[in-house]
Amino acid sequence: MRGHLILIEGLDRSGKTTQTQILHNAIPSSSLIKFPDRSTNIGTIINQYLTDHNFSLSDQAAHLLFSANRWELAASIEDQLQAGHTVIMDRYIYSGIAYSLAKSETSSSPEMASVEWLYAPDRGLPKPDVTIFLTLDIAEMAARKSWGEERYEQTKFQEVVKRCFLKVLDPHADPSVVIVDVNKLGIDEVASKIWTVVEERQLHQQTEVPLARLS
Ligand code: T5A
Repeated sequence: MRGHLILIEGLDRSGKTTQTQILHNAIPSSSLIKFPDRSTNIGTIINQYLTDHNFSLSDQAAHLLFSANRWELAASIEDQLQAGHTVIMDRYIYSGIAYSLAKSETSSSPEMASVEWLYAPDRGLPKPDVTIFLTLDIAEMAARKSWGEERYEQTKFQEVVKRCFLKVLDPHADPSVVIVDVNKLGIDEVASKIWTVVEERQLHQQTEVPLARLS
């Protein structure tokens, strides 16, 4: 028996931190992991990249660092799942693909336009049992607290990121994907929508189904 791997993805300020914390409080002995994990060696570089506009990295290097950051925690995620704990994640590979793919509209690097290239470094990582994508209008997002401080928090770019997320997260192609529209919903209303998904799929309980990998 193992625990389930629950992923909450979404645009900047869509409420992922708030909602993963609520879920963590609701599921006993669950653990919470946020990507990027800015506390590791690689995460320190990522943090500088996101917060210091004078710190430059090639698009390819930035993409690979976000993936390396996930690999830094992969063994620990797997250990926790195998020990029977539910693991709740705030962002993961789909953020990696969507933000890099969005750069292809302004970047001359052909790699940024190739989903295959962007996906490749994450192959082999644990696959979430569910991916809940929180989507909202860009205007509502930009009105939220502290908007605009980090590198990617620009309304035009976020429009493109939203399109890219919806390109890679298709509930018809992958039934583990759930899209939750959080426009005009308060924190408790969003939490209740997420909890409905968790209960319906029994994600707060352990399972005998072997852990899948991103392939
Ligand atoms: N990135 C990330 C990549 O490019 N590649 C990758 O592989 C990965 C993993 C940082 C950046 O890194 C990029 C994407 C990002 O641009 P981050 O640290 O997750 O990633 O940054 P944010 O998404 O900006 O994280 P935030 O913590 O700022 O936003 P959250 O978690 O979505 O939102 P949250 O919960 O902190 O809420 C933001 C505000 O809104 C309020 C909250 O109280 C808070 O003030 N709020 C609501 N207000 C009204 N109604 C609701 N329903 C609300 N829910 C929350």
